[in-house]
Amino acid sequence: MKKLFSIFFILFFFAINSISQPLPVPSQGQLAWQQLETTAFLHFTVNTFTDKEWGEGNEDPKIFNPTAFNARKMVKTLKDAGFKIAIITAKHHDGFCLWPSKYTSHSVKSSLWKNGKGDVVKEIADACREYGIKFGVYLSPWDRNQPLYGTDEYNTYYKNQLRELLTNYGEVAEVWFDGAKGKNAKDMQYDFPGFWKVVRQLQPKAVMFSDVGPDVRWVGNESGNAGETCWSTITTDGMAPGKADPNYLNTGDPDGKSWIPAETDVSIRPGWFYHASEDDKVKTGKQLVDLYYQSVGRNSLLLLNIPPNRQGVFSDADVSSLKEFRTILNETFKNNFAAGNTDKVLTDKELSTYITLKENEPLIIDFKKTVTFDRAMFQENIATGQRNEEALLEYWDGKEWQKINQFTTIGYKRLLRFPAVTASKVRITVLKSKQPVQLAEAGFYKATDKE
Ligand code: FUL
Repeated sequence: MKKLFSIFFILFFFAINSISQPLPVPSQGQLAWQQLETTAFLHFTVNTFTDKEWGEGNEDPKIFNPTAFNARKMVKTLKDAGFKIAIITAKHHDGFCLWPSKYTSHSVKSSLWKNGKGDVVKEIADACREYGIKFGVYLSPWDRNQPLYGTDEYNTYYKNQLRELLTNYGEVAEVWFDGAKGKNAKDMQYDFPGFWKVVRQLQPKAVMFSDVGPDVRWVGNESGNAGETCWSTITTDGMAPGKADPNYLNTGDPDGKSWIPAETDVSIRPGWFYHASEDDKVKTGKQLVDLYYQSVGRNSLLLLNIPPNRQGVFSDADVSSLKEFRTILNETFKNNFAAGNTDKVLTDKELSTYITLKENEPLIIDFKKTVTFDRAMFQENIATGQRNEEALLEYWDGKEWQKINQFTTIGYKRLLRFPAVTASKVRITVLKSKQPVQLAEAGFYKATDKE
C-alpha cells in the first residue's frame, strides 16, 4: 500500500511539473515598442561646445549656442532612414536643461541661443509630430549642477522637471532613466518608484528605460551587441538602475519573472556627443547594418545615437551613413523567397497569426524553385511569451538535409547570416522550447552586394 502510494505521489509530481507554467508576456506598450525596431538618440548639450563627454556642471550656459539649429532637418533625416522615435537628452549629467525649466536657470534660457528664448525640446517634439515619428526624453538623474543633489529635495526637483517634460510637449513615447554616475559623485538615494509613478500618471503609454526596466532594460554594453541568446525576461530582485550585472542583462534569463526586453544603445561615433576630432570615425552604413543584425536580429531594439554638431544639425558623414544603412536594409529584405510558397500566415507580417511548432516536429518550406539565399529571419508571436530555446535550420541538397545553422532564442525577431545556400527547400526544427513555439513569420533573403 505504502509502495503504491509512493508511485502515485511520483506520478502526481511529474504530472504537475509537465503542466506548463504561465510565461511572462509583454504589455501592449512593450509589444508596440518592440516592433519599432530602429530608434534614435540625440545627445546634445554644453558638452557639444566644450568637447567633453561628461560635463562638470559648472559650464557657462552662454556657451550653448548652435549657429544653425534645425530640428526639422534632423528629424526628417531620421524619418527617411526609418527611425521610429527620437529621444533627446533634455538634461545630461552636467545639469544643463535644453528646455526653459521653471526650476533652474541653468538652461537654454541663460544661453545666447535665440537670446534665451529657444527650446530645443519643443522644436524636436514638434518636428517629430510633423514627420510622424515618436518622441522621447532622457533626463539624467545624476546632476552635477543642481545644489540640491544629494538631498531628498533633489528627488522633488527631478520629479518637477519630469512633470514639465511630460506635460508640455505632447505625447512622450519613451523616458530614459540613466543609471550612470561618476565614482566621486555625492551619495544620492533616487526615488525611482516615485519617478516611475509620475510617468505612469502623465504619460501612461510611455515605456520607461533603465538598466532594469520597469518596461525596457539595458543590453549591458554600449557597443551595440545584444546576446546571441537574448531573453526578454529577467528577474530584477536585488537589482536597481546602476546596480545590475551587465552579462545577465545581455542574455536575459529564460526563467526570468518579468518581461523587460533589451534595448541596444550605441553611438554612430566613438563618443555620445559631437566632437570634430571624430568626424572621420563615423560608422559606415555597413557597420550600422551589422549593429542592426546584432540588436534587432537578436530580439532587441536598436537605439542609435546621432549627435547634433555645433551648428545644431547632423554632420554630412553621419547623414550619408544613415542613408546607406537604410538602402542596404531595404534592398536585402525586399524579396522573401518564402512568400507565396508557404502557409501565408508566415509571411503576412502579422505577429498574431502563426504556425505552432512542437519540439522535433519539423516544418518544411518548399520554395517551388531553386533559389540562392544567405539570410534567414524568424519571429515568434511574443504576445504569448518567448518560447524557443534551440532550433535547427537545414536545406535540402537533393539527397539529404544539410545544416545551415543551429541557433538559440528567437523572440520578437531572429536574423541569421550565413554563406549563400542554393536550394529549393528548407526545414526548421524546434529542438527545445519552453512551450510549443508560435512561429509568426519566416523569411529567406539574398543580401544586396552593398552589404
Ligand atoms: C551613459 C552616459 O554616461 C553616457 O554619457 C550616455 O548618455 C549613455 C547613453 O549613457 O550611461
